[in-house]
Amino acid sequence: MDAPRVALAADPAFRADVLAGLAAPIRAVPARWLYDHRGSQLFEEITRLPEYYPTRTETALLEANSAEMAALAASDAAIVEFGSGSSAKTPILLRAVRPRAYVPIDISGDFLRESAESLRAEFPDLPVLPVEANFMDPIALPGSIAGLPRLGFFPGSTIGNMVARTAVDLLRAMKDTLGEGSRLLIGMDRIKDVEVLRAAYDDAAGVTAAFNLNLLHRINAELDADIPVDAFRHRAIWNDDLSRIEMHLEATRDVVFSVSGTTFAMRAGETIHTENSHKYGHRDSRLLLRAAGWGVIREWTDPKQWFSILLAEA
Ligand code: AVI
Repeated sequence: MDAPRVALAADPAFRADVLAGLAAPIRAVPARWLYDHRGSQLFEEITRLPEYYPTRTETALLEANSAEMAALAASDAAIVEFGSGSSAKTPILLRAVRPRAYVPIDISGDFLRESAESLRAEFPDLPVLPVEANFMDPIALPGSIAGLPRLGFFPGSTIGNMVARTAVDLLRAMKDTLGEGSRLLIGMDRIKDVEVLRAAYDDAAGVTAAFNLNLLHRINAELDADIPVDAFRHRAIWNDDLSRIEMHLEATRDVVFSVSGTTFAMRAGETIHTENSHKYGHRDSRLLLRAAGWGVIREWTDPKQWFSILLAEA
């Protein structure tokens, strides 16, 4: 049985997104709300699942090619990571490139401080300069890296969780943050056999289902809601037209519930759309990067071509 949840002070943005999303003709809640403390723990578990190939494929690609990546990066580069760098991937790159400074950018100050501490312990000679900010916006980098060539790092295929327009906005913001002439190392998930994709997002152990359903538990705990969670099931659907896996929460019977005093009714079979995970073909990734002012200069992929790391130049 799950531990009882302690009532938390509601984030007004969470409440606004949930109320608007549940009232919309196509019900949807933005994916960022999947990542509360429990959701982040479940995502960590997902990355270790046998069916979830992205994390281990990208890590292996980094391990196998980090020397070549380092050779293509300027020897006095500063690495700027979009995300807190709490994964195993960052040390692989830092060991190979030996940058002059490492700047992790993250919206969560707590995550940032924790991962900065552990990287300082592992790389005592490396200046670690965390910046607490939303990397969807252009960011002023620390003055101490002025003049150093910049290598951006955006692993994890997180770009895939954005629709093309948002992804291009982010890539443009990254270009503005890093500056003309800088480089970007980015992980992107490839289009592949639909059964492989479906299994990765609907694993046999039910961890991804728990990750998705956790959103409903979170709404109940934080937004004074009474959603009958047992009346919902996790669905992972391949949308071929839009080249993406979609996560949905499907009502298995007619339900009526309230959230912060507003009543909602859903018919059996209706869904709440909770996440997109876009997959890219060889040309798609180049087109996306090009649309934001980045030219691809090198791509590394695994033998099955399931995942790519691309090096692009602004
Ligand atoms: C964080 N992001 C890259 C994951 C993905 O694969 O799109 C999130 C995820 N959702 C379900 N499983 C993993």
